Amino acid sequence: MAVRFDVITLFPELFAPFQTVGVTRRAFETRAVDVRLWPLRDHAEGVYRRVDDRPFGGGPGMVMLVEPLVRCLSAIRASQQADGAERLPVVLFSPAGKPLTQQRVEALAASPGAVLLCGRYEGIDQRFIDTFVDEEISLGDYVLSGGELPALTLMDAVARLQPGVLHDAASHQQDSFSDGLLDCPHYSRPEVLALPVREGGEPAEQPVPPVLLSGHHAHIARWRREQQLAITARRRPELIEAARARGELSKKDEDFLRGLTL
Ligand code: 4GO
Repeated sequence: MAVRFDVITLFPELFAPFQTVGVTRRAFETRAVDVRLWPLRDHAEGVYRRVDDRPFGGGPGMVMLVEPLVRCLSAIRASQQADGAERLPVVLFSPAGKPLTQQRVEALAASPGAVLLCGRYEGIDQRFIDTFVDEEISLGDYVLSGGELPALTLMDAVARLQPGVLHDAASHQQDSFSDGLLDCPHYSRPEVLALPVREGGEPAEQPVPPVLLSGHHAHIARWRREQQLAITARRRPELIEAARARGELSKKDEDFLRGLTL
């Protein structure tokens, strides 16, 4: 089933190029991920087509006006109804939102979709948020000039989960986070490289980890699991704790972790 995203934005031109490149292109071209752009300016009134105004109470920057947003959302609802689609939930990208996770991405990829609201300026009049927004999502603890990059990020993460986008179904089961751990390192040709260990240093022979050339699939799988455990324990120990709490660490995993020097 297709996933539909109705995107409210002042900058629709930011979206087109992303839909024409890379492994996700097919997902967008076949409309497996069906992106509908709604330029907010089209719903503004008057000679100046205003979509923003000064904040009550003073302060820097501008606030997005409720009325163009209401008209735009009404047009989206009419379109969803005309297409026999569901009334999709409204998602706002904001540093005050809940952090986006692979789990939320997977749920959205298996859902009918969402209305993605991309803010600009200082933000959106709170009354629109209170009345219409179902969920606020954050990409992380930093501030962007608009919600367009978060919307593109979310749609990319959803698009790469569509059947046929990655080489095989196992491909994204090996990603970071799909099992709650960080990904293992990857190696390709040549088998041995003459590169300094750190840029600017003396060249040294850097072979691929020998187990990867052994052809022993069980040993390779175990080595990759241990690499995942080691990297995750060092960089994101809270993810190890969470995996343990879900009962996803075997006796072998625990033995390996106990022998690790962090
Ligand atoms: C989302 C939106 C950061 C995020 C944003 C984030 N900055 N961390 N900026 O996901 C309202 C106007 C918010 C610009 C928007």
